[in-house]
Amino acid sequence: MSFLQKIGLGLKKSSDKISNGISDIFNKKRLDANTLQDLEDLLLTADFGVQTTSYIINRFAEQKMDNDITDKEVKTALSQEIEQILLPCQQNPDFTGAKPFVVLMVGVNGAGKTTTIGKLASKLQAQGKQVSFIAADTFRAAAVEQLKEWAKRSNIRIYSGPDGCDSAGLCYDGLNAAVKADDDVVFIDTAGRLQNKNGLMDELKKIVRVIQKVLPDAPHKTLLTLDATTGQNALAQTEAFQQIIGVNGLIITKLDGSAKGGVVVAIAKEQKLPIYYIGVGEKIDDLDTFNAHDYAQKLLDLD
Ligand SMILES: Nc1nc2c(ncn2[C@@H]2O[C@H](COP(=O)(O)OP(=O)(O)O)[C@@H](O)[C@H]2O)c(=O)[nH]1
Ligand SMILES: [Mg+2]
Repeated sequence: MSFLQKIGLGLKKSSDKISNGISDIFNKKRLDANTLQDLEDLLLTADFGVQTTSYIINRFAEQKMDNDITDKEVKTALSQEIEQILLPCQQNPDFTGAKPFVVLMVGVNGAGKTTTIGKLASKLQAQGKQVSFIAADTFRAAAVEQLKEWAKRSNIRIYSGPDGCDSAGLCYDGLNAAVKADDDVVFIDTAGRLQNKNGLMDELKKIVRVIQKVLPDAPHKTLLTLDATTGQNALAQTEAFQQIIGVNGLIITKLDGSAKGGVVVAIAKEQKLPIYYIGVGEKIDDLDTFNAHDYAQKLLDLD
């Protein structure tokens, strides 16, 4: 199956909801204040968020579209609006320009950080890059084990310490090891206890301070992983991590898990951060770069 087909399958719950919803609304009905209101409600339930939904609805209202518009035409027009919103977020993820290129992976527990690191590392490896991991989520033994599994699967070197060890110290040693080994890319997996915001902030800041002792311009990218099934909460998480540490780009996972594919549009409109990758499943190849056109088409179930 191509990744495009996977996106389609992953987004099926979302696209069924939106596409069937539009067909119901515009079935033999005209584009008027009532149907626009129904469309607004539909977008809200699909997690487009208040701000992005009203932007889209206003654009529809402004365009004075043909009253006898068909559902197919509404879908096409909507997908074009969505594509325009998403386009600035479609940016090529580049892991070059520093060696080792240090990627700090942040996000709340369960967002998909460790899984995404595993998937991404195998992609970079396939491009001929030498990758290593630093298991800096030291609070849960299971978290380290999980990263070890991914490392084993792709034959990637992993730097880890005993349970509960100091994550910053581990990063210092791990990064020195990566420099020595001449690695191309190093992924640092972190803990994501957002419920203790000050604790998390201190820990991440300490990690950054310490890795800058090894490489003054690191981390070269701080990537935030967001779980799409959390819907509008993903927006709040982005704001929180922007405050805590600063974020260069996003990875949105679990788009296969819920009917909340609209949240990507809300994130794009409100956060203006690159969306480097999307995840549509748990397997190693269920991650790919973000394409605005493809995403908009699949979200509306168009080809
Ligand atoms: N369906 C689905 N599950 C995913 C995806 N990405 C991660 N997961 C699952 O989400 C759970 C939490 O992922 P994990 O990488 O441990 O999150 P972390 O706590 O942020 O490191 C695991 O069971 C993963 O297999 C995805 O794109 N789709
Ligand atoms: Mg993890």
